[in-house]
Amino acid sequence: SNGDSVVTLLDYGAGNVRSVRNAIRHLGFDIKDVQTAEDILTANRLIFPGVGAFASMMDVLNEKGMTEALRTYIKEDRPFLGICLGLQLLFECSTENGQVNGLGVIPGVVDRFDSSNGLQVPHIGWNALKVREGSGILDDIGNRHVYFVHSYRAVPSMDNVEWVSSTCTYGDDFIASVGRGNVHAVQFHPEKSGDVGLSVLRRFLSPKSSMLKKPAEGKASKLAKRVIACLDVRTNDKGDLVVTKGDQYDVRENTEENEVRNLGKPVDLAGQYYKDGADEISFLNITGFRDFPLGDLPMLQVLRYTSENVFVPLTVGGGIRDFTDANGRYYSSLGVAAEYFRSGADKVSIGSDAVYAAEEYLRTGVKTGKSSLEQISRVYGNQAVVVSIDPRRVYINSPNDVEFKATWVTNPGPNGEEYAWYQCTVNGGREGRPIGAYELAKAVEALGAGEILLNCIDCDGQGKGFDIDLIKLISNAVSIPVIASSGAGAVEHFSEVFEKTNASAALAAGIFHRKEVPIQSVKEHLLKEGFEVRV
Ligand code: 1PR
Repeated sequence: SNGDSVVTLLDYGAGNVRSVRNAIRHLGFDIKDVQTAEDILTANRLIFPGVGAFASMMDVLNEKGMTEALRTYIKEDRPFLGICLGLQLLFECSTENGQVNGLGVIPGVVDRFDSSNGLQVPHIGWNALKVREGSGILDDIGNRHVYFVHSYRAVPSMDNVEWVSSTCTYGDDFIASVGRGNVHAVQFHPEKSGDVGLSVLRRFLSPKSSMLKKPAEGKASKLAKRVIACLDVRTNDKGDLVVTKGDQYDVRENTEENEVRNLGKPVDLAGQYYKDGADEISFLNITGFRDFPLGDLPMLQVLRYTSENVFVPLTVGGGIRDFTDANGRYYSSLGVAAEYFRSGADKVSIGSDAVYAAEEYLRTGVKTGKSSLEQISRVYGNQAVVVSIDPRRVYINSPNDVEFKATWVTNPGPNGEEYAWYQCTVNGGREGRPIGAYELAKAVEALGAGEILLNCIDCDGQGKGFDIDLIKLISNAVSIPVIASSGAGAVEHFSEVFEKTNASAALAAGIFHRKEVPIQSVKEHLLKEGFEVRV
């Protein structure tokens, strides 16, 4: 093989490295997969995107005899790029699964972020770096943000100072990248960091073209507020998969034909929103509760095509649950999720099934480990599992009127009610359940959700702003990130939700689809209002 255009990739099969592959190909390189330890020793340049849990990664590497090969390869200062766990691997040990040894190339211990002061863990999102002199592949990165998703990190010390090429601040300073000679590793995900990430990869792959400029001095910042574009997807009456948008969850047009509102093609729109600066893209298969998603091959195609050109995190939801088809064949929710991850999703979002799991957990007080939420979170990590809540506002006169957590409402109800509780629904808002959004949020956090997508049926598609009372209630109740959703109609609604609540991200659909407000304007407005955003 022609060494110049070939990259050797160490994929030990523990998760989705599809986006790393896509990014490498996008930059014009071919991929050779490591099969044996020998392939490591003969590589011209090696990329190791670590995924999964630290202990299982080390087990696989040890079993395959790859630990020694990696140590030798790195000791000989051959071109290496580790990503995420591929950085953590270089340290002495990690405490993720008890104390497990790494390669021990760099002094230091990989430890969990300290969440005792209310820090949200995992660290998910876009953050800027403090870049040190001579940082090689980070050349020119300046103050631009890169995408992180992790709960463990190594910290800079006198012992590893000569390795550290950049740090990032989240709670404390932690190591965002290391580099020495030809050996590099990054804690963030270049394959999910848009153009900035692609140029980090490009500099590693074509060192000749890099290091022409002096490294810009980046100064670390706060975690950026994310702006997410959401595509509600379903099959229309003609059988085409279309992006649709509801009015309080009703997606049918007010015409005689009553057809499904069609706002465009999912892959095209996702590509457009990526170019426009969306920090993340969500696909919700809104009829997933009815149609089994693995029967819904077009959705997998949508993910495959989208992930070829879109280098920010992708979430997919709808229909994630255990399922037995008409022929009696059983599919596990874990199998459904695995298929989504393989097709390019970074996170899956669970709606109805998480409501049932939370109800059972609250009824019994027992974590069975069997719900789709618990299983997927255990195998892929809680950062890979979003729970989507679809609540409806129920006005009441006094918080004592219901057994569920109620909140005082800024705008009283039709009969002057001053309080409301938020009733969870399943099946796309069609059925109300005996559980509130507050109870659900706390329960799913305990069951392993890494993030909450907080919709509100009353506000959906209304363009009158987010439900601040609801979002405040939920984002103060949990320590995982909350994505505010439903009701965005103007740039001011985004600054309002970040100012008045603890939401980490804001999601919108209609205003982007109808081209009323470009994503760029939202970012510019937030910046002007003093919020940290990725531009
Ligand atoms: O229950 O696991 O199968 O998941 C179903 C998923 O599909 C859930 O995440 C649920 O929120 C979503 N869903 C189901 N029915 C609808 C519908 O609209 N008929 N869409 C639906 C949810 C709400 C938001 C929307 C925001 C922003 N859409 O995602 O994008 O409200 O809209 P806006 O900015 O235009 O106001 P399961």
